[in-house]
Amino acid sequence: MASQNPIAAASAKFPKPADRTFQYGTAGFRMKAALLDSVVYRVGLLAALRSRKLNGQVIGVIITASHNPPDDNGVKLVDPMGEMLEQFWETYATILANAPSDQALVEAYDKLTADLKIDTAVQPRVIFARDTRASGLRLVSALVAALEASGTEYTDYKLLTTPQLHYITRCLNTKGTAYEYGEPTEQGYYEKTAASFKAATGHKKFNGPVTVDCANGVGGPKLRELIKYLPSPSEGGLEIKVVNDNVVEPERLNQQCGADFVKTNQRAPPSSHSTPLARCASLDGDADRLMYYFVDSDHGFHLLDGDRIATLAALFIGDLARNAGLGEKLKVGVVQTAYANGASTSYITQDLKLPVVCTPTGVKHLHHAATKFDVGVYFEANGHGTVVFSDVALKRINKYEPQSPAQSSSLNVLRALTALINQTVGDAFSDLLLVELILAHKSWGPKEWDLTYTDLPNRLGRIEVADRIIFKTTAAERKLESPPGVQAQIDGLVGKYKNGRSFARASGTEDAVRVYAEAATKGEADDLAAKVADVVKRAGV
Ligand code: G16
Repeated sequence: MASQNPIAAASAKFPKPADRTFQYGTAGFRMKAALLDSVVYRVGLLAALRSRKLNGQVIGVIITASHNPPDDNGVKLVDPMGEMLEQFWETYATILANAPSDQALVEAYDKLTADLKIDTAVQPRVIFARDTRASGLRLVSALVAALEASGTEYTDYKLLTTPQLHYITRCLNTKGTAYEYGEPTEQGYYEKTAASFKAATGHKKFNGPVTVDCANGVGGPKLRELIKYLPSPSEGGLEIKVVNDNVVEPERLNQQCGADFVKTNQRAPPSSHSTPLARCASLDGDADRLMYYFVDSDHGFHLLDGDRIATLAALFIGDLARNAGLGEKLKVGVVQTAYANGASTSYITQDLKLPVVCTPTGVKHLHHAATKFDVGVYFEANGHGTVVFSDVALKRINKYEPQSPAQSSSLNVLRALTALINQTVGDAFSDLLLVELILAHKSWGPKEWDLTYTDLPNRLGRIEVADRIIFKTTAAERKLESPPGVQAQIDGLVGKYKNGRSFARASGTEDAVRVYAEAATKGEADDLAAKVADVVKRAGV
């Protein structure tokens, strides 16, 4: 009988809202937290299936809504190597999340077990963590109920940044193998990050402090923790000033601060009182995105976004590889999305002479494309990204015998970078330290970094429509194929602006359509964005 089945019995405590259809989006399931209990319960079941299917390897589950408002929450799965859930399994997640009743859920679970030939004798293992949202603990209880009902062995890592959970998942699954990634603990993460940062920095000097806005999220306490492991400013280390780290009042999360605020509004958080040319950075709510910015006395605010971090990293790593004598042996490539500023793409292809690949939004797409290079630098303009080194590249870097002291010193920095950079997923902490050490090596301030190329003025908008699902894209999200006729209207508008480019796509994390526009001047970019937004509004009624 259904009521005796432990999965159905526990599911009864987390009923699916009848009027909802759930979709595994850009970054898992994300919505108002009040709607999420049944989804989290069912994601727990999927994590158990995934672990069993992968012979008991550890699967990660993170409960976070990252950049979204405080009353949202979300849940996503982490695969054994710390990567995002394999895309095919997103379909299974959606099937379980939408099973209309407890009994239908058990049937869907059993069907997946049979169809995927899952060995039920395998002991599944899952780890999980959450961000600082008020709803997090309640959702954890739904997750735990699923893990217990499915006989899963689990560990609760409590509060962690998303990248920390990705790191620990990979560490657990590689422990004792040739690919050991590190100690599978939060402390192990800090120790590895700090040691490699120190090694990569050498005796280079930091030019003043960096102020980090932590979006009033989990990044605040965790960054304070990381700082304890880094060399102190009195020892010549980097001074990191932590601001916006109020996690006692969860309603302040991402409010008037954080990476998404800075990128979307193209201005510093109102709480920022930075002095000219001081380096400022913002994290998002789960510390997987990073934005830099500074003010100067001439032009005011300057944003150094994900495109800037990508170009800086690609420039530095390319130089290091050449100087180490590995220039011909490491093919560096950059992965971007349609949101990348056109000027950054030109700079990468024409000045850095590196290949660029464009993928749809979502780290899962960029990461996959980046693994096709020896060294794949991927960043979304919103500051989400990292650098991945292929196994072949790592072997070359680790085995190479330098031919001179100069080669040796570049090689040492390169080796340290492969440990500093969180290769599982974009990580605001390791990205921050990467930027800081590159600036120190180059003796650059934010202005020199900013001068590498000039961004095309741009505007990112957010439009709420009745049903965003009708907006379907093609060509790596650069064109709309539906609703019919809308793309032609956008093309007609774009043609009227010098250096004009614009596109619209449905967000996978918010109930909105995003509109991006760039053009030769700020006024034209704003104007184009406003006109395309009107087209979207009319089409979305
Ligand atoms: C998530 C994804 C990112 C994506 C962002 C916005 O970020 O991990 O890859 O760029 O959502 O996606 P969309 O435009 O579809 O809403 P985060 O930091 O919120 O997890």
